[in-house]
Amino acid sequence: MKIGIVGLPLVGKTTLFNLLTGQHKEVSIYSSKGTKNIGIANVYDQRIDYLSSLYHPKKTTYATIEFIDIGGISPELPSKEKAEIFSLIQDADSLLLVIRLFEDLAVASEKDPMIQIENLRYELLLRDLEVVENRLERLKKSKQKLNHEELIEMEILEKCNQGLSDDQFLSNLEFTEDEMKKISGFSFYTLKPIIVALNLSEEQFKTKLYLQKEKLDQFLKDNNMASINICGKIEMEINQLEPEERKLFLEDLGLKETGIERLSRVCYEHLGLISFFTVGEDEVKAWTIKKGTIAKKAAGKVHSDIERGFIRAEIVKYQDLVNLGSMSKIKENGLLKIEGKDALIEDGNIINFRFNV
Ligand SMILES: Nc1nc2c(ncn2[C@@H]2O[C@H](COP(=O)(O)OP(=O)(O)OP(=O)(O)O)[C@@H](O)[C@H]2O)c(=O)[nH]1
Ligand SMILES: [Mg+2]
Repeated sequence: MKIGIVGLPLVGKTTLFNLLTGQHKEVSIYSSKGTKNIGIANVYDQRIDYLSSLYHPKKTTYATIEFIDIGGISPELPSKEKAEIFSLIQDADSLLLVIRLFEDLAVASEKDPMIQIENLRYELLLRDLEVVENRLERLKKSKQKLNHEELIEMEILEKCNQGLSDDQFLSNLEFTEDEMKKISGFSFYTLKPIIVALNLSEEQFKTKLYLQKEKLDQFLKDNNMASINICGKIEMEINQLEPEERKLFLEDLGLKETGIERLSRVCYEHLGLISFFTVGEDEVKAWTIKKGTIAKKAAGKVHSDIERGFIRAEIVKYQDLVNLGSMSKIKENGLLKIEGKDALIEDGNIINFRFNV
């Protein structure tokens, strides 16, 4: 899964990127237009730690999230430059909008969070509108007669055009499954799930008081955006400490979990994702799938051969394993279930795929 970090200049995007990925990219009060930082973060999951303690595998693999940090989107930038910056996160599965609420910044930058978020919303709409208009224009100008596929595409794009012109995110429009397939190739920004990171000062973080709080909450709700409070600068500094110290400082902020732990939880929830596990002496590993995925498709995550040659899935519930403490007890108690290709996979399933190629 890839997440693009977007925001106005100097809101703490790179700080947040560092916090999430453990990298040390430069943060400064000079806006950095040309940025493209890429980093991978482990999605910490204590269930994996438990499984690992049970199997002592050679390798333990958490799920991962890839983050892409880009330059600030300033409303004053020429449209072409903005399009270039946005293109760096075109293939992101989801967007993380960073909104600045901390105030002690040495340079002038937009303070009002509502203006920041409205600006970003507008930019996202504009990007998609440009893509739709360009494609429509090309179809309309085409010298050859449009084929059936193209006529259908045009119809869907007209619908997108209408929606976007009416100030609607494409995620607010209703599309059939077929229509969705047809437009997925455009990687529209306003179709991507959005999570908003409110970057607060220590004081704001502790008191939960800041400018425009009610309006922001309402906006996020109305626009189906998830949100997470962060205290970027301090959390980044804490992250660079030794684990023992880290815990103390986090507690002082009233936190039990690090930024990436909180963010990945919000992500999984908002994007409808769950984890299943594969276990063994070689490797204990977490896999990420969409809620509602069937066994055969889940097998395909592990390897396309396993999907193709799928015979059955042997499934154990994580909690059952914790309760009983070993796979042999699980079997004695009849808690290992043999399932066919259409079985729905649930969060925390431990799966052994049987296949034949
Ligand atoms: N006080 C405070 N300062 C912060 C916080 N987060 C970032 N900063 C400061 O704000 C400035 C900009 O931070 P960056 O992380 O570089 O912001 P950015 O959004 O990546 O900036 P551009 O990429 O240039 O648009 C730096 O001086 C940071 O130290 C925060 O939570 N509190
Ligand atoms: Mg930056």
